[in-house]
Amino acid sequence: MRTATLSRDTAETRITATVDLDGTGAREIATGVGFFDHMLDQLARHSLIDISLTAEGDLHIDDHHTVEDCGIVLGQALARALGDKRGIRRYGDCLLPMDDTLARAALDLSGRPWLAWDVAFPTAKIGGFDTELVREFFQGFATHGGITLHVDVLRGVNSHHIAEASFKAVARALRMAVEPDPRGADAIPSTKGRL
Ligand SMILES: [Mn+2]
Repeated sequence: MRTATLSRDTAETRITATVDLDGTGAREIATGVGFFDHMLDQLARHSLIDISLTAEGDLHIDDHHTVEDCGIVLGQALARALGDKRGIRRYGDCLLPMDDTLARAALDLSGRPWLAWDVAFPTAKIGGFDTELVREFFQGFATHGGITLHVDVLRGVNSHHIAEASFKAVARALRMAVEPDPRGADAIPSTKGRL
């Protein structure tokens, strides 16, 4: 079973997350940050990874710690659920249009964390949500998931679409990368013999 449950308690946030890589995109997400819940819904729905996540963060300060720490916990859960990565495709990519916005994600479940991020938001806020936190989420996710992740938004004028297209593009790329590769002969997809 490619599942994992992780909890993380700090003075800033208390988070529990469960992922099932072989799910259907089912999700039960409650972070206390409405827009962020909407983004994590997209992540689950379009990766077909079931995600159950609850977060109690210091939202009286702002959303920063909650968003960043959810990225950390989801990255850790993904890495644990992947195990030794035997038989997976490893690489995934997606070019995702959403109305005015065109987002591109390419990723490698390499074990080597990297975030290349070229996403410009025309506004600092989406409702009450700070757009700069989208990057914070993916930084935590890539670092703790051991993911080499490149996200570029090639065009876009609406901040809500830019954020959402980024999440959907990453989700679709993730779906591809975690999938079993039927020609991969249940091997670890690296000449090094490990990932
Ligand atoms: Mn939306």
